[in-house]
Amino acid sequence: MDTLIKSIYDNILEGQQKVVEAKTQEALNSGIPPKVILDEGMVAAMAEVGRLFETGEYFVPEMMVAARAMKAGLALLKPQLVKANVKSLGKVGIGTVQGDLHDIGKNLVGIMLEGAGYEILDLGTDVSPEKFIQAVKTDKVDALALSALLTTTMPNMISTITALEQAGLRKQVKVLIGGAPITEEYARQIGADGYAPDASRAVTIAKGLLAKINA
Ligand code: B1M
Repeated sequence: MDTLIKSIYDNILEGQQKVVEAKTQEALNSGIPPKVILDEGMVAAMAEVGRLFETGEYFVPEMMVAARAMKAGLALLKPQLVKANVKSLGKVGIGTVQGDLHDIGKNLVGIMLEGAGYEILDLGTDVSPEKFIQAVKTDKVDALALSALLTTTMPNMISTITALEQAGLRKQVKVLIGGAPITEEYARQIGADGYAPDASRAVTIAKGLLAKINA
């Protein structure tokens, strides 16, 4: 592993936000592709944080400082990952479902979709079905991207889809879902239109589902 990437990885694990920022900038300046910094430095570090949490070596405070450090580094990568597209390919409302505060994956999906030319309406975390409905009614989004990181909040994806059906809005919006515990099978079961295991595949899926509005 490149020493700068290794340093980003190690300093995310240690929650050293300032060092992560400095090393990310150094890595960008030295020409390391943003995608490599993201995947090998940042995403890999968060996977290790998760493993350490599972084995009882890390607790919530360590997860929080690691997440803050990654978010600071990600903010520096964002302009490089997002390339301005003049014509919007469609509008996507994105949010982490009710009860769930994890937002790094959701932010990454938003950045990649924005980079691919979609207009993003970021609804934040802990998003209620009513707030998703409001995005369809008022903001006229073409698709909703729902993120969930907890097995306990996955059912809130179903609540959101049910609420869309009850409001008579289900047919006018595509629903994409994702997040670490989500599977293709789950997406099928709950009647979502698409599932993506990661941010780049979220772009591929969105392009497929929203192709008609750009035809
Ligand atoms: Co939490 N947490 N956490 N956490 N946390 C997990 C998810 C966990 C797996 C850790 C573990 O046990 N190994 C575990 C869940 C277990 C389970 O449900 N089975 C867990 C737990 C238990 C908890 C708490 C309950 C802990 C507690 O309080 N006792 C608590 C819950 C709080 C709440 O939400 N109500 C909690 C809290 C937190 C922090 C606040 C400390 C922090 C989040 C900070 C933040 O996001 N601002 C945190 C973190 C950092 C994690 C881990 C370590 C890392 C998550 C992350 O950012 N990954 C995580 C362990 C892990 O995932 N390995 C863990 C990096 C990110 C780039 O990946 O989010 O998977 P990810 O996103 C990917 C894909 O999933 C996909 O694309 C993304 C990019 O490629 N994707 C989508 C995501 N959303 C998508 C939407 C789409 C498409 C693709 O739409 C179309």
